[in-house]
Amino acid sequence: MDLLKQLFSEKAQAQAKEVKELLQAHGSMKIDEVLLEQAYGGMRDITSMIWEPSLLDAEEGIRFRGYSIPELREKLPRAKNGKEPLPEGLFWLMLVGEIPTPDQVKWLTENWVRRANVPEHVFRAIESLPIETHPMTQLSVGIMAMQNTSVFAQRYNMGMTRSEYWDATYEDTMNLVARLPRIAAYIFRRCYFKGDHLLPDISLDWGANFAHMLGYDDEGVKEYMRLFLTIHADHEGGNASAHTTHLVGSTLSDPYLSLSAAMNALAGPLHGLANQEVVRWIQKMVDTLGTTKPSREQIGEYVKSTLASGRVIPGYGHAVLRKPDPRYMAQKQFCEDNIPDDDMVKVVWKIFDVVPPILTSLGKVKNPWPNVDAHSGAVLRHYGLNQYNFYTVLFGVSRALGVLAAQCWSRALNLPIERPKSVTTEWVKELIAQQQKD
Ligand code: HAX
Repeated sequence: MDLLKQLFSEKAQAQAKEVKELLQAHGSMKIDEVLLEQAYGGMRDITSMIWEPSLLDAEEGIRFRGYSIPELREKLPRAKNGKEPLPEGLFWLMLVGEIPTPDQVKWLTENWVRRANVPEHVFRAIESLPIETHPMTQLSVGIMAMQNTSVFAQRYNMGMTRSEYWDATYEDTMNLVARLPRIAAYIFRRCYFKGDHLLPDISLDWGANFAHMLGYDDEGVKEYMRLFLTIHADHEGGNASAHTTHLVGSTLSDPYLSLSAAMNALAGPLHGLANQEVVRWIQKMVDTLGTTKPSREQIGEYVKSTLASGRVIPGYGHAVLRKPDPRYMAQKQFCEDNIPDDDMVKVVWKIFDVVPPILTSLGKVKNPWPNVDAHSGAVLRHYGLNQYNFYTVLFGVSRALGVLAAQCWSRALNLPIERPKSVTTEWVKELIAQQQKD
């Protein structure tokens, strides 16, 4: 058994025992109550699922196993001469709850290199799609096409016992994470570089090799990629891509089926697609205004015209957060340190000055602050990655780390099939009538 799997096995067994005891002693403890407006309102804030790798606080933002993003940037192992955390380290932390040593991270990088071979038929499946197919659809198809290699599905068919589910899920998770950058880079080079594919450089870490396969060998891109892949990895369990992974996985669909479904959720404009929408929106603004250096007044007018046309301001607002997203702030700090003079980055910062008061003035927006997607596109543009239709794929590669680590835990804790109760409006009206009578 490899060393990460061994560690996970020990932690998971201990926690499964603890959870069993906890449920025996406190299973009937009330942890939340549900309002009618929450049932109609996207189940906002209802505490109703278990997700081990991370926890989101509305004011403070995300913590991964207790560590905030600034803490992770300080404590996680880095590449030689690098300043940003290696996403491999975050994966280790999310899976077993401990900050890994540099040697442990090196082991993980090398393990993923050995698992990174993508079966040829996966590329053929992607090639069968029209070239203009959105890259997120191509990613989802690529992941689905690998499902025939699922260790979980194969062992399940051979009658594996419940106690072995986590083991097979771990194997699928490690294989999937190892292969994803190759698939994503294949889609990128297929769509935008006439299929001129680049071989992996196995001397590089996971994030840097991904940047290399996309065609970017600049140290700045590699560093940003490490940061990007770290901060997008997880945002507790209720967000649409995470929850989709959990729901689909709860039927014992294997990690390939679950992750592919998650990518379809991430591809929505109110979720991960927002990162492409932000750049599209900014580009349209500078084209309309005829300047790459718009004033705050000009941006304000443009924001108001977007709202007047019934559209949302992409990159702003959040279902849980009530402060500027620390993932936005980490990217802002990266830009202040590395690329403070970029025109689009400066526009992103001016938008941060202008949008919150306008959204607040609408009187209905619960969080007027920027989220993670408000910043990433401008940084990618700076480094020459202009193909904004591809940005959500980068998000997807990162998100796999968190949602698959969580799936390992769901299997280890034997969490059951998810099945909340739904009711009809007729049922609601009858309940109201009944309560008025009582
Ligand atoms: N621009 C304009 N209106 C907005 C808004 C924005 N950025 N954010 C919220 N609102 C509106 C909502 O559309 C809603 O209007 P109605 O009552 O007329 O329907 C009202 O304000 C209340 O919404 P809310 O409670 O504040 O926000 P929700 O929890 O319903 O939605 C969203 C959260 C992220 C979907 C929302 O803020 C939004 O659409 N933002 C823009 C898209 C975006 O950036 N998405 C990425 C979010 C982060 C993420 O998941 N990344 O992957």
